[in-house]
Amino acid sequence: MTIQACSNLYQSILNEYGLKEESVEVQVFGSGLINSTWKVTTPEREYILQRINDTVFNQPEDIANNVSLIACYLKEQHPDYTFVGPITSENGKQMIYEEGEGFFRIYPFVAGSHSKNAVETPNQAYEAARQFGKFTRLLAGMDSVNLTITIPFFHDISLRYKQFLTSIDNGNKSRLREARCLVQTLLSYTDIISEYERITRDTEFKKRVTHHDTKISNVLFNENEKAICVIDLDTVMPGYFISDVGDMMRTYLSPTTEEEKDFSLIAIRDEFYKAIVKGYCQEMKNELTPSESKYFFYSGKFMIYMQALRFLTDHLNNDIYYGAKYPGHNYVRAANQAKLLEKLIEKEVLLASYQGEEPDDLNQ
Ligand code: GN1
Ligand code: MG
Repeated sequence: MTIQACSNLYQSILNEYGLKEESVEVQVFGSGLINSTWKVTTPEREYILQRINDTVFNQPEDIANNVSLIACYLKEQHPDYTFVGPITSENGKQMIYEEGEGFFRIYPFVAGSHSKNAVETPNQAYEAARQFGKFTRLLAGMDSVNLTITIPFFHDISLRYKQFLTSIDNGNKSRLREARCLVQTLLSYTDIISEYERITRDTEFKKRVTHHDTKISNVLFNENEKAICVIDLDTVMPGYFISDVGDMMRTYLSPTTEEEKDFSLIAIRDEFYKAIVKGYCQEMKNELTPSESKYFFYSGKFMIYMQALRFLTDHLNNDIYYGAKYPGHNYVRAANQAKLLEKLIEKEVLLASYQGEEPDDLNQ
């Protein structure tokens, strides 16, 4: 798109919100892999503009409906909660459809808030875990089946495993040959799948309002480094708590991210693990059933393994889902996650022992 076409597009979207300022500055923002995000600065204030990836979210209206349901419930039951939802357009819409361009929405930039791209201290992990726990706890009275499933079978690891097997059968043959070793490694963790299947049969494992994307950049912090609330509700759906706790382990425990190519830097930071237990359990201790509590450590294995499967599946499928910024990008991400999984499992006995402790005794 030319700069002119691009700026006409922004202007036409902003017009729908009555934002007709002459000098609007638009900059690419954040590092999400699925939606596109920009920061919009007008002389008056700042906004976040997002284009929803409608290949991944093929019914964007479902996201809008879920967000409205959650907003209404929180407003009635927990009016003090800071809820950040999209701004409604002048015609009362949560999203704007632009012919040939897709669905767009705008969020306000919460004054004095900031988000983070990496977890640098145990306190940040604690604050974030507490907010994700709080989110599920505050919504515990809302029947999660009222939410529409925005991505069917999103965290169904049995399905992800089947998709992996299909990519081995039908995917790119030369990539498969080169990835043989990693493929074998990932085929060897079937116990993680069996445990998941046990969970799905356990009636004490509750389907809860689950965020499904608990990375640190989805938490807003204030100037005093206290977390205020969670954001990005696109994948809020009925789910198991292991998705939220597991994705925190996946993204907070190591000083590296899934993009790191030097695997010698991948490590599990015990203090950050304790911080996740402490923050999440402070909110959810009385909500989790005994069956669920037993699977706290398993959460990390579940999410890291599923992400490794998803990245390697995409590599074998020629990067159709995540895209690739360099050749072999999704292979590197998958191998990175496999290393992280190995590192986490090495510490299973020690880390699993923290969870029986009272949150207040877990001083990081
Ligand atoms: C995607 O777009 P982003 O970065 O928020 C993905 C998550 C993965 C993550 C891996 C809808 O999230 O499930 O964990 O990439 N979201 C979707 O970085 O597939
Ligand atoms: Mg997301």
